[in-house]
Amino acid sequence: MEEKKFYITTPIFYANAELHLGHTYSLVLSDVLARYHRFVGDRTFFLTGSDEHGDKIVRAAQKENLGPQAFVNKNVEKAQELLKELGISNDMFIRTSDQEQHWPGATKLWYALERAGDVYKGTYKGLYCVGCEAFITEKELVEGKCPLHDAAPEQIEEENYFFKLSKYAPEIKRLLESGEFKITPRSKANEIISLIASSTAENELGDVSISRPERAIPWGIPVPNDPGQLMYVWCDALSNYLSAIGYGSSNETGFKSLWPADVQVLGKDILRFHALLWPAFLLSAKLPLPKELLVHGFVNSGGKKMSKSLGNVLMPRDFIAEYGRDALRYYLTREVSPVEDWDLTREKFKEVYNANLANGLGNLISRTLKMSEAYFGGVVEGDASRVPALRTKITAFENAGDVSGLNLPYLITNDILPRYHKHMSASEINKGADVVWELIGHLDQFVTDYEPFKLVKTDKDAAKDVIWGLLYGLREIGQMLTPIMPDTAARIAILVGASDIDGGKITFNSKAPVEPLFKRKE
Ligand code: ME8
Repeated sequence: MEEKKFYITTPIFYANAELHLGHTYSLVLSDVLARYHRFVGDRTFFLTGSDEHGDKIVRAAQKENLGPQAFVNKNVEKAQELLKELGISNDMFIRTSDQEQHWPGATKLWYALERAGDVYKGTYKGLYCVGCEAFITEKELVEGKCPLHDAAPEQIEEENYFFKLSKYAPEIKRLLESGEFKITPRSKANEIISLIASSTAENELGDVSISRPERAIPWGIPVPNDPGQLMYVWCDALSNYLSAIGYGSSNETGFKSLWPADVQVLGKDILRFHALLWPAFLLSAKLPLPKELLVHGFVNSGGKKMSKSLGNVLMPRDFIAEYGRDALRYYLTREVSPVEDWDLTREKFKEVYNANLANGLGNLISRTLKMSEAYFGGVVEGDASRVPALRTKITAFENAGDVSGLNLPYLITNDILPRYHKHMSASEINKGADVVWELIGHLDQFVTDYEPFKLVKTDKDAAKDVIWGLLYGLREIGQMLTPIMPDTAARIAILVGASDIDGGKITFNSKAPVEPLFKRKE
C-alpha cells in the first residue's frame, strides 16, 4: 500500500509580541491534527514559524530600542518556549529572516511570477494599515479606522511592483466551485467565490502591490535585481510554506515529496491572503494548490477579537500554570467550534475543567483504578467476550436489533472508534473529542448498571469481568486522547498497564494514581 503523507501548516506568527490565546488556537488545532495523522501512521510533516519582516516589526523594535534582528530573535525564543510548554509537535520552525532556508525559496517564487509575465512596476497610491500589513480601501474602514486594529490607516504614494492577481481570479473561482481547492467551512469558500464574482478593477481583485520601497521599510527580502525594493511582507511570508520544505534549495527532494500541503490552518482574518493571493501565486508559478484551507474563527475576549492592539489578551501561560497544558489543549479542542467565534472567560474554563476533567475523565480513572487495586491487587485478566452487556439503551444499536452492540468492547470497536476516526480525519476535532466523552459516559453508566463495589462481595468473578471492561474502555480512551492530551494519554497507558492483545484477551497490571490527574478547583 502506498504510504500516505500529511503536510500541515500554521500561519507564521508575527514576531512583534508574545503569542496570546488567539494564536495558541491556530497552534493547538494544527497540533492535534498533526498528532492524529502520526498516530494513524501517515508520514506527517508539521510546519510552523515566524513572520519577521515588515513595518510592524520595525516599529515595535524601535519602541524597545532594539535592531529588528535582535528584537525578533528575542520574541522567537519566547515563542519557541511557549510551543514546548503547549506540547506543540512541529517538525520544523521556519523564520523568514533565515537567509539560508527561507530567502532562496521566496526569491525563486518571485522569479517564477516574473517568468509568467505577471509582475510589472507601477505607482501605488492609497491607504495602508500597518496592523494588517495590508493596503486597505476606503470601503473597508469603519469611522475612518481599520475595524480589526481600531487604528487609522496611512496614506501612501510609492513606486512598487505589482502582481496580476486578477488574471487568476476566474481559475481560482472555478477550483473553489469544483472543490478541487477546498476551504472549510464551505461558507468561506462561498465568500471568496462571491467576492470574485462581484469584483471590479478598483477593488481588491485588481492587481496587487507585492513590493515596498526600501526607504519605507528597511527590513525584508530584496527584490531580485532591484536593490531599492523589498518584497511585500505577505509575498515574503506566504512563500514560507514552500521554502521550509526545500523549495529553492539545491536539492528539492523534500519539497517534491511533501507539496502540496494537505491542510493549511489559518484564522479568518487572513482568509483573503490565503484564498486569493496565495493560490494566484501558486498558479502563476505553476505549482499545485494546497488541498484544503481550514479556516477558524476568532477567540474573543469581552466580545472583541483577542488582540494585542485592542489590549484584551489572555495568555496561555497563565492557564497552563493553573490547570496544566492538557487542560488547555482539552478546552481548545473540545469546548469550541473550530469554525465559529467564541469568547474565552476564566469562569467558563474553570466550570468546564471541573465538570469534564476533574469529574468526568479524572473521576472515572481514579475510581476504576482504585477498585482494580483494592479488589484484585491491580492484576485483572480477562477477555472481551466475558464483559456483560450495558443495561442502558443505546438507541442506534437497539433500532438495528443488534444486542451485541451493548457489549462495551463491541460498542467501542463498531461504533465509538469509527466515529472518532471519521471526525478526526475530517479535521472535526471537537466532534472527535465528543466521541471520547461519549465513551466516558458509557463507562460511568456501566458502573451504575453493575455497581462493582457491591458485586465484588457477592460474585467476585463477575466483578472482575466488569472491572476488566472498564479498564479496556480506559485503555481505548487513552489511545484516542493521544493527539488531544498527550501527557494524559501517556499517564493512562502507564496506570492501566495493558498487556498486548491476544485474541480478545488482555491482562491489566494497573495501579491507582497517588494524586488525582485533575485536581478540582474551588
Ligand atoms: O496573520 N483568535 O500573523 P498573526 C483566533 N503573520 N485566532 C487568532 C487571534 C484570535 N484572537 N489572533 C490571532 C499573521 N489569531 C501573519 C500570517 S501566514 C503566511 C502570515 C491567529 O501573528 C490568526 O488568525 O497576526 C492567524 O491564524 C495566527 O493567529 C497568526 O496571526
